[in-house]
Amino acid sequence: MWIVIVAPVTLVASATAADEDDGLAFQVIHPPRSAMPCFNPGMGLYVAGGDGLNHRPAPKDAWFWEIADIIYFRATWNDVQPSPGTEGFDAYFEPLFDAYVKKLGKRVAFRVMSEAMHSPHKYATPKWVFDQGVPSVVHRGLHIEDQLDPVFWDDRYVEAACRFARKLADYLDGREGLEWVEVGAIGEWGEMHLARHIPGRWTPDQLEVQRRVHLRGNITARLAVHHRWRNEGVAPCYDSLALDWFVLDEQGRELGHQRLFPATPTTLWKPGEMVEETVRLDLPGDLKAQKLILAVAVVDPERGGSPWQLGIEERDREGRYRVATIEAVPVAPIDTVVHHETFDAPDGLWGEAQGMQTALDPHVGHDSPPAMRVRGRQRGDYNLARWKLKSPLLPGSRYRLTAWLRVTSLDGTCRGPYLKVAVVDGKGQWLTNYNTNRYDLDRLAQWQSLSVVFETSTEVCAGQLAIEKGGRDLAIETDLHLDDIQLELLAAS
Ligand SMILES: [Ca+2]
Repeated sequence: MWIVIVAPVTLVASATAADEDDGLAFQVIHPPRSAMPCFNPGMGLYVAGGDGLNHRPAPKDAWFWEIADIIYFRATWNDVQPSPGTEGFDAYFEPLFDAYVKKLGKRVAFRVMSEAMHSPHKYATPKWVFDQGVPSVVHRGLHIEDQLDPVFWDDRYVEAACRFARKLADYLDGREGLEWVEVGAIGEWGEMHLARHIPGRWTPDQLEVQRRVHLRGNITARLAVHHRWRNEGVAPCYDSLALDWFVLDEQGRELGHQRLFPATPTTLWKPGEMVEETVRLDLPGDLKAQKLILAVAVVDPERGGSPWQLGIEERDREGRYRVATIEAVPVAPIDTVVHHETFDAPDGLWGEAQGMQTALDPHVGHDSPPAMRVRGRQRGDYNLARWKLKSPLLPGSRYRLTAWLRVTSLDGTCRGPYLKVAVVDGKGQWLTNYNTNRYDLDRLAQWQSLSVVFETSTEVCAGQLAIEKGGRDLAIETDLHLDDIQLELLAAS
């Protein structure tokens, strides 16, 4: 049986820059599909390998290697462990690993049987197991008159089988090229089978990619990618995988990399369902390259190994799929300090909520006086004071707000105030808030740093700062100081 697996369905990279030319410029890309099988861990067709010790390895150019890369063997317990030690393990397994994994680069899988009517031998379970006291019954074999099989439900058999399974696990666990080992110790056929090797396939339908990355020289450049994936197979993915996103130059050199653990883990990428994710890649702002290539690889970070195969074309030698081309455009440097206020020569005082007063306090300051004092009684508003930012905010960019707050008194709540950045779109519509940590009321009358790092969405155009009290209907009375506020641009689209 074979196994194909998964492919990214739709990759959407968004142009988050406020480009003077064309605003948010997207390109829509449909990665070309591949009809080739995907040989991935945990799934695929397998080829039956025959009985191990007498097996003749298939040639390198056998036709079936085009559709399957797993070879599967059924051994009897007696083949693998003819005496109580583990000396027999090497004799059975080494030639198979050598022929298929080392020489051909394929995968191998096994089931060890305790009863096998096809066996030409009297013992499928080794004779020494019965000699140690495990009870037996006599069955007819297809090729032999009498075959001695264990009483599977007897505790002595279960203990002996468990000891064998533990030794086998110690021997095989983690071996390069081992695909699976089936449970086969109960009954003729194991009576328990793995059901995971069912084809699944991930395919990207579409990729919308930013046409341009803006290189401002003095600040990290951003590329935001919205990507959609679809499992076009018939089974879920049984492994939790990561998506490695790369930006390469034309020579394939890596300029940027971001590993994404999907918010919806791949174990929940069910057949027929679409999964949407976003990733943001940081690039040096002074890149010399003019043409950038976006590539993605699906990897198992815990187990390592080659990246998974996807149902699309353009896989490179490192297992990355090249899915889009992006133009890198140098533009003018940008001021990274969006807002800076020490209240030495303030632009103005913050707007007051009803019941509150703001004033310069010449005697108090964080780094140095003055600071802004905010005091009064408030109910019916979310905040105590607010400041509309005079500089615009860039979409798809990363910012950090820091400010220092000193609360002298606060009545009406046991939770400290905090700062927020409220962001709006080009029409002034509110989009969302980014909140700092709260002031710690156990350390009243001390200057405390409040901060938040946030990523703006593709619609963000402007913003407002505010001191929040934590609820509109909360009735509070307070006296506090605010000083040394800074809003910095850390990475720009
Ligand atoms: Ca100050």
